[in-house]
Parts: sequence; C-alpha cells; structure tokens
Amino acid sequence: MQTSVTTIERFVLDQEDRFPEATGELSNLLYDIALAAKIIAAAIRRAGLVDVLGYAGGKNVQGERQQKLDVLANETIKNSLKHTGRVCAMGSEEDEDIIPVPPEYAAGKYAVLFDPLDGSSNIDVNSAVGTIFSIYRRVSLEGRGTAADVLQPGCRQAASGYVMYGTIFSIYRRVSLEGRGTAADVLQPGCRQVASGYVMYGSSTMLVYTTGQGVHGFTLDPTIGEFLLSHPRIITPRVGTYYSVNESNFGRWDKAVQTAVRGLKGDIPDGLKPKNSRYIGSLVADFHRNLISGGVFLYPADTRNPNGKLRLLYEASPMAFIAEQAEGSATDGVARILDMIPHSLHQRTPLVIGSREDVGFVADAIRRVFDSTRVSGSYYEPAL
Ligand code: FDP
Repeated sequence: MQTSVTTIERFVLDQEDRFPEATGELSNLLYDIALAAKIIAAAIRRAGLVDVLGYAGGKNVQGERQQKLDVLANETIKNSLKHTGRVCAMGSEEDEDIIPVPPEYAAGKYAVLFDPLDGSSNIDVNSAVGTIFSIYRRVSLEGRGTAADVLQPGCRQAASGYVMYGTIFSIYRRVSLEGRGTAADVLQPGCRQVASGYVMYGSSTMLVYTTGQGVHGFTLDPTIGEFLLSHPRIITPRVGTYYSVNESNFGRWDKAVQTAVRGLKGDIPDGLKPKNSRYIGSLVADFHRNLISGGVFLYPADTRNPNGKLRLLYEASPMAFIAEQAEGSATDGVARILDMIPHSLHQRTPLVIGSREDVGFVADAIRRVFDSTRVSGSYYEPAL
C-alpha cells in the first residue's frame, strides 16, 4: 500500500507557494472545480443504475437535445462556483447567455467558462465523456467603490505620506468588487487564460490542468475520493502516431483539408509516415489519448458546419492552452487558436490540435493548396 501520495490540493498549494503575491483564490477555484468533477463522476458511474440516462426533454442553445447528465453536470458546476466569491461571471455551453453571480453572493475576480459534459452523444453507450473549463481574470471593474474601500485598518495601507504645507494622504487597495462580471470578462482571447483543464470520465476519472506552469494530470482514487498526481509535467510527442478526425465528412471538406488528411494517412508521395486512425467522437477522450501518445485531432469546417463544429471558448481555447503548455500546438487550420478574439459566447471554430509537427504539417498542406488554387483564380475550391 502506497503511503506517500500527492493530492491535487497539495500540488496546487506547492505551485502557489512559488508566487508570493498569490492570494490562493485561483487554487480554491481549482478545488471547487475538482469537487464538481467528483460529483459529476459519481453520477456518471451510477448512470446505468439510476434514472439519469437519456434525454431531459429540452434543447440547449445549439438546438441539440439535452441529456439528463448534461443538465446535472451544468447545474453541479454552477452550484459549485456561484456562492464562492471567487467568480464574477460564468459561461456554459448549455446556457445561451452569460451566467451572472446571484445578487446575494459576492462577485470575485475570475470568469469561468465551461462545457459541462462534452461528447455527450457517447453517454448512452458508456464511452468516455468529459468536462472542459477555462478561467480568465476579470477585466471589468464596473462597480463604484464602497464604504468597505475607505473603512480599512491602517495596516492595510498601500502607501501614505504628507506634504509639508499640511496635506496628509493615505492610499488603500480596493477591496470591493461589487459589480457583476460583464461580456468583456468572458469574451477574452485564449492567450489571456490563467488556467484551463479538463476532466475525463473514462475507465478512471482524470483531471488534467494548466495554470501556465506545464500540464499536470491527476487520477481520482475512488477509495479515498481524492485526485492524486499521476501524470506530472505532461509533454506531448513532437510527432504523433495517430490522426483523429470524423472521416465521414471527407466529401464535405474543401480540397485543402482533404489533401492534408490524405497526407496524414501517408497517401502523398514523399510526405509523412502514415499515421494510424483513432476517433471516438468525444473531444476530451480523443485529445487526451493524443496528448499522451502523440497525434493530431482535427475538426475542420465542412459544408454542414461552415465555421467548424467546436466552440472557441468552451472547447478550442482551453484545449489549445493545454496543448501549447505540453509543447504541442493548436490552430484553426493555419492561425493560432489562442490569438483568436471571440465576438460571441458560442462562436465556433475549425480546430487542428496536438503534436506540434503534425499540426504544422496540416497548416503547410492547407497553405500549399490555397496558394495553388489562388493562381487558378479561386481561393476556396469545394471538393465535390
Ligand atoms: P458531442 O457532439 O457528442 O457533444 O462538440 C461536441 C462533440 O461531441 C465533441 O466532443 C466531439 O469531438 C465532436 O462533437 C464529435 O462530432 P462528430 O459526431 O460530428 O464527429
């Protein structure tokens, strides 16, 4: 029996100790999410036993049928965050609008975005699903200062002084953050994330996250109910073994994407060594496998999803932060995901993510086709 383990709590605290200015709020936010993940994991484990399988009857903002577990996961995360005083606003793939912190609770300095249950079409067949989250620092400070800001003990002064003709002054850091978060807090480019991560509910439950200090993975030990450090400092292979894409869309892709995917399969002379195909259709599970074993996941635009299918804020940006921190990369085919400026909460984007050289290969292949078609007069040439 192992007697020395690193819990997620200890690990996050150790990391926080490296930053003397840290207040511990981000660490606590990560525990809040870890707690929500345990509750969701427990519900998923029992899904075949209790009446939570199947549709809840409603449709979400994307027009997709909501499953009972989708609803449960969404409510669990919101309930774990809204009262903590650490969050100013939330955004969920399941909710149309920004989710304000209820007026009875204090608003905090972080905005949290999440896809509560990604890959939900896999739920009823007992395949892996996941939760994805993304944390930004609040940028709006709409509320005016309050009495709390001026009625502080002297030991909290940030500066004080006097001017010889008789003026004395005293400066305090603001303590009130009364205003609720706004759209500006949730519509930030991925490069501004302070943390992101995912939870995979698979044969075991894993939580993988980054705060910009590398990527670390924890496995839930169900016997003690704790996430234990199992994958410290994950680095993804530079070149992968796998390519993961829904190839039934082949005929709906443009010529550039078709060429890139043919290249990944080794169908282009003098191109890549052929890769093996693996596709579950659950982003967290597909991404996680490729992160550990090396590979590239693609969800390109197609004629049915002209802007791609996946959501920039709930799926692409958080995964891109992890990919880059693990020394991989993420693009929309050619441009870096983390530089994209979101204009709406549920914006979609094409996504190519994983091992750095493979993502680069796809970008080169797409650019080459674009360049050659531009010469012949048309930029985007439909495949069929
Ligand atoms: P799902 O529709 O089952 O929720 O964005 C959601 C997502 O799954 C991703 O997890 C997954 O990678 C992708 O869609 C699968 O889409 P296809 O079924 O079109 O391949």
